[in-house]
Amino acid sequence: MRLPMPATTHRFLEACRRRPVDRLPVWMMRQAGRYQPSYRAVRADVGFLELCRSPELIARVTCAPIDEFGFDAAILFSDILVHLPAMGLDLSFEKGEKGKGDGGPRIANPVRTRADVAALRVPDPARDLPYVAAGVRAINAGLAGRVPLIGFVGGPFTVASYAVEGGSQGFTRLKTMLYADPDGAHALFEKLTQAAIVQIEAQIAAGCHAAQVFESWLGELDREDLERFSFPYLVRIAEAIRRTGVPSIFFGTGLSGHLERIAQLGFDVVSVDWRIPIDEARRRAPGVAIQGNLDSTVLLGPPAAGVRKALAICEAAGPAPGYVFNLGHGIQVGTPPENVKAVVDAVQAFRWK
Ligand code: 1CP
Repeated sequence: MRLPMPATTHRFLEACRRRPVDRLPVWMMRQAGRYQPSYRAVRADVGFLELCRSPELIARVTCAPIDEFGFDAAILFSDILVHLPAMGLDLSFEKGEKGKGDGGPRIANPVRTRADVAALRVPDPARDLPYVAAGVRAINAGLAGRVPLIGFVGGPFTVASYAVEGGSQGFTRLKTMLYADPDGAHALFEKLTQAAIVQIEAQIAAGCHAAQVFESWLGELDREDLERFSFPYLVRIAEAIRRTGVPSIFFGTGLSGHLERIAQLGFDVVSVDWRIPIDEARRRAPGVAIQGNLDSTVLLGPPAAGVRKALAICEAAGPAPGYVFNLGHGIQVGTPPENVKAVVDAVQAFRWK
């Protein structure tokens, strides 16, 4: 059976390729998550990793924000750390406090030595993560061609920060490793790069229409260390995605000072956070599409505040093709769903005069 697929001319994919669109496409990072009553209802009965391993539940929580808010793209429900158990790391997620933060990751046996790095296995997605590909197929069946589906992996630096620190505990141990044992750090990034490539290839083969690399914490590094310990690996991941033919999207925060350089890594789309005006970002990186820019914190305020800032960004982004509306980082827990709806509606109604 051939499943209905969104036309490759869907406005989200067209904007990623810097082609003209009828209106701006909009989606939001973490559009599926604890701010939604429907997500909290699913999570009341299942643990986070259990959810990530159920194709049926993956499809349900991925499609919910499309049904509820009308986003122009869906993003696979999974996590940048789901493959770590297959690599040999004992991963768990703490229970998120009710109404407060998301449940954060914990790794009981973090990577601290060369021997720890050597023991890491590159996962085989077909054997170790079959529920991801099955989830992608179930999502596409649920979407029935309405919007494209974005697959994703974590970038080597960001995944390494969890693997080495043992959770969301800063970056000191990982950064110390760069200076104390650069060869060991390279060996770790090499394995995480191979793991990222096989996973994103499997997601695309299963039916994802675009691929995003989450390098959320890369802004921790200075330019010398970015060039040495990150960019060569990101270039390889971008190349692997390019070979599949789907658009590639880079995501990071705190990287405005390196925008021109990041635009040269081989990604079709580069995400920006709120620390740079959108018109400046577009001017400085004319060779790629730009995604992002709205500070997710504004969505915690009155809806009119989010709408005002969102429309100012649409205006400042300008009519040149190649802009995808998004937040600068994920939707925060406690965001009123009606604020999300107000911003999506406003962006979708926006037209250049
Ligand atoms: O709609 C979506 O975007 C959902 C899919 C998704 C994605 C793309 C989830 C679900 N996680 C991610 C990526 C992810 N995971 C990133 C990169 C994006 C970002 O910077 O936000 C990171 C850093 C993680 C690691 C992780 N997993 C965290 C962050 C911890 C920290 O250091 O701040 C958390 C809280 C998780 C668990 C998680 N992943 C996803 C959800 C909805 C949750 C919360 C689980 C729950 O409480 O139900």
